[in-house]
Amino acid sequence: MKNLITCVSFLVMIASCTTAVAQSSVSQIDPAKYNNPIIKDQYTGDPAALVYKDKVYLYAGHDEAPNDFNFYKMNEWVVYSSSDMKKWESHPVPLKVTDFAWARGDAWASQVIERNGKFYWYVTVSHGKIDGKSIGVAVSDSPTGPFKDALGKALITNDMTTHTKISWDDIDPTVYIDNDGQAYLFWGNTVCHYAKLKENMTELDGPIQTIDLPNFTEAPWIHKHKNWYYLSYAYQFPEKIAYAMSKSITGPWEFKGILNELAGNSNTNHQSIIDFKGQSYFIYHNGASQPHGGSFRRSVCMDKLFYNKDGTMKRVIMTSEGIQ
Ligand code: FUB
Repeated sequence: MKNLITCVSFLVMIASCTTAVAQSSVSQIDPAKYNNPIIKDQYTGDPAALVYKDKVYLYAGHDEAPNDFNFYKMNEWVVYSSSDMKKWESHPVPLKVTDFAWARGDAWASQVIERNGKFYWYVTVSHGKIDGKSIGVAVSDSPTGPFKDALGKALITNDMTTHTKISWDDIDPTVYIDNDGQAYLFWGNTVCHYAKLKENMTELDGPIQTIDLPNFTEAPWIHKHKNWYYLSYAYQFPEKIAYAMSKSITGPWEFKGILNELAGNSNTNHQSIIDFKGQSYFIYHNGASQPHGGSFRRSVCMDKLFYNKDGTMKRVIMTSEGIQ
């Protein structure tokens, strides 16, 4: 009997300890400490980060769709900067669709890159005269702008790419300057295109080529880590992010699988990948911000990214806490 009482008391003690542990881990989840989404003052999508000197500049499209509107309404791009990936400073709007006289709307995905002290911003917009989406370039002496149209016309228009009949295959530019100084532009929806850029960054330097990638939807992003080139992209629809690796920026690319799962409450995911101060980051958007967040009112988030010894990337774990 005594043994039975001792045993029951022991079990009660274990149970109360377990409850205390459970309660303490519940109380550790303090929403005030959630760093995702990192931009809380407006809806933003299509993040593109630039590491320049000791800061990260984060460019995004401004999702302006009203709560009952179920498509993109995007007229301008925004920029934020940070020295520690936790505190983000907002800057005045550096670029709008109206800065491109030849465009008629749609501030879709973009990327900024620096060359010789100038900042080139490759953007997706709808063309005013040529049916379909197109890619323009803006330039500035500062990463926070103001930016102005660098060309006075589109760099890529829908009639330059004939691999698919859709009118929105010329979207989502990503730019990379290789070690030998050669710059490349990658872009696409349904078909992944790429071409060399001249040193002036505003003219193509050769033919438009394509890359065959499984279930390529859109949002290519090129980055390099150690000796590998990575081509990540939106895979299927709704979108996951998948990636391929190569020893050369011109391929051949070897498909490596899924990097990020579906983003919460958003049919797109649109990633940007950088290394900053010894840590790798995966930056993306979801539709988690409430009360009105969703596929057309998105929020930029970021989480740490890790590599395996063989250079492959570990699956991203999306968190509310983000970068602490
Ligand atoms: O933001 C409009 C479009 O949604 C982008 O161009 C795509 O990448 C997707 O995120």
